[in-house]
Amino acid sequence: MSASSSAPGAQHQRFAAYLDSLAQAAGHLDRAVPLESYCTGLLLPGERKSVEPMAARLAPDDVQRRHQSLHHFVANAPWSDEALLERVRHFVLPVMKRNGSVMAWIVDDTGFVKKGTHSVGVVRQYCGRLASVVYDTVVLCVGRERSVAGGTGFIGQYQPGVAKLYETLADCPDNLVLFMHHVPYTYRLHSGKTVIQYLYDSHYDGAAAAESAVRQWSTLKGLIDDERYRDVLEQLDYQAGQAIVWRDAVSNWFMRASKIPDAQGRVGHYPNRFEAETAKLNGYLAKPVTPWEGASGGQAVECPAAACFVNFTYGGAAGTHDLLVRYFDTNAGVSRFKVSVGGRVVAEWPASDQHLVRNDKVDSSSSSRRVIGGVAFKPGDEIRIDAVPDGGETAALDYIEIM
Ligand SMILES: [Ca+2]
Repeated sequence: MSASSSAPGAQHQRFAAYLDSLAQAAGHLDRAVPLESYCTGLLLPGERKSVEPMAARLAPDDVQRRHQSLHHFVANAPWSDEALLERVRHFVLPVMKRNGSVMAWIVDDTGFVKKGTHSVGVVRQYCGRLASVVYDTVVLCVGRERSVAGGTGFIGQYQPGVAKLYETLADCPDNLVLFMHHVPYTYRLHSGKTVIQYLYDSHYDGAAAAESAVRQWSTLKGLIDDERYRDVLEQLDYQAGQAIVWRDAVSNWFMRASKIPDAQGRVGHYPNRFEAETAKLNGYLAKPVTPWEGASGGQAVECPAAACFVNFTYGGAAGTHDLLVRYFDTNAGVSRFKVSVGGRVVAEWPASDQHLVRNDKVDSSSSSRRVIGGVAFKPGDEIRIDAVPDGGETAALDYIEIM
């Protein structure tokens, strides 16, 4: 855990103290030995970390018994997770926070290269730090290998019939593949789709379903009381808007991670979308959003002054369209927006969406949208958004979309 204590003696002492502390939290004294064996087995050299190969390394002369002891210990898990995690936190948090509070913590679980081709679909795999070594044959992967044969051994804890089903990719149900196995993004599911295409399609299908709920509810107008109609409509509309934010964030993140484009050409291509950061900015400043997938194009514009505006020029043919404005509604204030097209004001509103998660940051959680229905456009029309920030809220804008 610490690069400064590299002498083997010091390391052994720290490890022994760590195990003692865990053993106390594990309860019964008879759990101390298998706990120590299990933790030692995980840390010893050797590529396979399931219990059988670990038992062979720990007790080469008594593999069978050690295997049973380890398996019994892990399968029954006779400890309190809370108590053990509390001990782990006690050791780990001071090290994590040594250089200040933690904003993000990256866990690289791609450290073990799975060898062989025994599981269907397993080919030579990408593996974090090894990527540069085997660069010519890099296959980017996703999911966690939990098989007994070549993973963490987690699957071995299920009843034998169920474990057998999950152990091999050929039998593992599609909806559990990424939980049970580490597979290339190009791995083809039983559905016939590749993993990466499934990730894209399911997020587009989800956003479309959320949008269709808004349309279905709208057919009830006048058939139920207005207050109930409006309240549910607002909530469904919020869900539909957020589904698009998450669709875009997740699918763009996976496109960057997998380096594989969407076969349907949707991810990263939004032909009717115009980013605020590419508009003519008057007072507004373009700023990167963290994490980058929280805003379209990874950027928003924020107003550091008393008032700002942006201009876009409409370049399409004359016609009537809905105009969508994607902005950020934080809880740090109530900014005001006014939209004009060709000199006519078409909408004005305060950024005070009650449905948003309470958040004072410009990111996906504060992302909100306003759809202005039936706007008449002529070629060359100026689309202007005026904004007045309020309190700590910067009247941030992400993009507009002409639908
Ligand atoms: Ca943007």
